[in-house]
Amino acid sequence: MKKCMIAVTLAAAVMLVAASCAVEAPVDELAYEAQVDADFEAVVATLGTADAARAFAGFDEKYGTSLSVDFAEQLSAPRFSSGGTNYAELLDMPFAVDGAVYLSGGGEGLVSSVIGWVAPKSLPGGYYHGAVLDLDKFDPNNLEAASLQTAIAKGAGYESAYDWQRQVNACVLDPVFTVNRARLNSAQSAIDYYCDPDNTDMSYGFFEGYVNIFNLVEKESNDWWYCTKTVWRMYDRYGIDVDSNSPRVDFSDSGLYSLVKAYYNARYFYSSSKAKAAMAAYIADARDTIVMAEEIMLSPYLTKVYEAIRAE
Ligand SMILES: [Ca+2]
Ligand SMILES: [Ca+2]
Repeated sequence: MKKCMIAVTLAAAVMLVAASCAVEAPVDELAYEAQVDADFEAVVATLGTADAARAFAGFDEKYGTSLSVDFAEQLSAPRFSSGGTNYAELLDMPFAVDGAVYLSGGGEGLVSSVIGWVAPKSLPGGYYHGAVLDLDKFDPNNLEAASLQTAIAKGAGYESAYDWQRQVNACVLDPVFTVNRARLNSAQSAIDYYCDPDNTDMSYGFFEGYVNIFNLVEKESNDWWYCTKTVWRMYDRYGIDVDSNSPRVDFSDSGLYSLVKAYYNARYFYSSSKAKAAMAAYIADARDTIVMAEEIMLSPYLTKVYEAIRAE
């Protein structure tokens, strides 16, 4: 009996050694990691340019990743676009509550292709775009008036009621609390400073640098803006944090996750547990740092009063 156990233990030990020898860590880990970092940085920098397809395929070949497949749609997509959709206008969309939050998804043609794939889309509507209504700027006789604070190609900026009626999927969220009018107007004016078309001293982005995934934009930044951050900033100024960080928002359901996964799998090819731990740490930090449409939708301070879902 004892002999048998020793034999089993020995066999297990041999298997363990064999398994750990199967893929060895690079001799010079730091040099290898620096190489992966440089290659990865060069590859993501091409996203949305003519060089992307070749660069992504090159990374896949070198590191055994599947970026070309994961980003097939994004590889040739322009970085910024302003295309419309063929859907009928949402004429029943309400524009009635100061501070109401508007979320949309399901369509192409929003400011940046990056927001489309960074945003997790785990809930119906696939929402990734957002804006907040300043009712004092809304004009029922001129639906094209700049009345919603959001982000545009220059950074913070305005959209109109008409822009929102033309979204494919959209919902409207009203505050569930009694809004202090003066405080809300003051918060909206503070954000007007950045939305002002003449204020161009900022950029659009989730990352400082186009797709530098290691420089996530802080919500408090005045230099980098994305649409849902503009909504967050207005309410932060008011005194409410609309970033729910809800665990119901599944960040593994986003293009950002695909990029992060490819990077860490390449960097730690010799240890899947090390790669998984690094990915989990990155996503936890991203969840905290950025504010996505679905996180706002699940905010306990807001409630859905309107929704139109017309496409997957
Ligand atoms: Ca107002
Ligand atoms: Ca968040």
